[in-house]
Amino acid sequence: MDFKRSDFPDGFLFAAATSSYQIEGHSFGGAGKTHWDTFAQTPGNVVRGENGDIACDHYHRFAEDLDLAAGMGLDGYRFSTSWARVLPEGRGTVNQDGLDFYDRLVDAMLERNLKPMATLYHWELPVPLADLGGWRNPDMPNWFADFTQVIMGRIGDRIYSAAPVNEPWCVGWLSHFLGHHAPGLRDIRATAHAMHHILLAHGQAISVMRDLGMSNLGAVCNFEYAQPVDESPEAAKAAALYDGYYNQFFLSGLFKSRYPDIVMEGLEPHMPRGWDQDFKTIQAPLDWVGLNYYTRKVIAPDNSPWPSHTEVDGPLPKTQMGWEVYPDGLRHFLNMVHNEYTKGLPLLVTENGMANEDTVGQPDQPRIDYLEAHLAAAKSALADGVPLRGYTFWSLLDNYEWALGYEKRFGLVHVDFETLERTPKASYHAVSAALAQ
Ligand code: GCO
Repeated sequence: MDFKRSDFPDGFLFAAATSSYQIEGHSFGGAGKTHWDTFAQTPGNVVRGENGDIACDHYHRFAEDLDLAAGMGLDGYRFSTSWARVLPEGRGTVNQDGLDFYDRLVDAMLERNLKPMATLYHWELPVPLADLGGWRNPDMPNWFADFTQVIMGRIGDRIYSAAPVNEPWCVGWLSHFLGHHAPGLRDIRATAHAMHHILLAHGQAISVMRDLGMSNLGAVCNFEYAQPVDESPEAAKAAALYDGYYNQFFLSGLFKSRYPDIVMEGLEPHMPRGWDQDFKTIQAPLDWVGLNYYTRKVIAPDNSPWPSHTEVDGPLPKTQMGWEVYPDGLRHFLNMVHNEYTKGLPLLVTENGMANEDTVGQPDQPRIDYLEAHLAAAKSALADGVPLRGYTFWSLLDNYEWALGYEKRFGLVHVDFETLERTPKASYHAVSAALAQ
């Protein structure tokens, strides 16, 4: 690696991220069913119908996994708490084993000098709440606030930083408009409701955590650079709209008390009643914003209904996901978020990494190159004056890549999903060496 820890400012935080359903093994410890379990049971949704029943069995092997994180020389560990593990019905009766698990997990991080960086919701919606309409239901923000109270009432005293929701775009658009993630809807009205309710849930959860005395609270959004397919005004407009609902919508709600006009041209007729009265709650003050960044998309106009555009194949080298490698996008978004929205608030890269067809013993050079290029982009953003305070690798372990099952390997550590054996990859060793310098 041609990056070293000492290239970054003192106190710059290096972390790795995971999420609960992707690694824990949801069949263990009395967790309730999530909408990912039922989504995976429905033919055509998930490659080979795979689910998170076992995943990496982190539920039983977390000590080994945190040893690996600490062994890499990381300062923090970004993890998420499963709503369905803590409240199997989504509301009401608490699963004590679930709370105890997160309690042990946080203590195990502290014992290893890893700062616990919590995400409350990384998509494990309890099935009983899905039955009530999931994120379409206007009561969801209240139920989410109740979950926040229960989980953070137990572990909040030891949490270094917390964000309520991972990637509201995925909860809203990917899951309700494109139908690629649970609940797999393709409905504009469901999308508008989910996109708004998820922000309202975020705001209410922030207030609950402040009332508990917690600090260092933020929001984590994902970003994809929208590249117009050609120089026509139609392509520019198509890319601007993609950028609008993907990269601007949630930040605009969080920081500007409005949603972008270009997006409301399509969504406004479908918004939940009274939506424009909710920004006071949504705008609960934040201490930082996290950016998850992987790729860009090439966007072309087409004749389908709004948003009337499509993704086309791009010319850049691609990862195992088929995603183009485009590090300039990371620098672009760090600058954009700072200049347009957060204006001085600390920023973190909360996810960045790539999937590669890794096998044990074969060096994952493409990942080393990818990480090097994106860390260089992060350094450029620092030089541009962006108050970037940390960088997080996605992911510590190979894991359940949602609708793509276990085939796409994002880990710095290889996991054999037959034996569950962990083997650090060449990128793990390269990062360890870089962080020691
Ligand atoms: C994300 C997700 C991860 C994915 C990763 C790669 O936050 O997008 O946190 O769950 O595994 O992004 O697709």
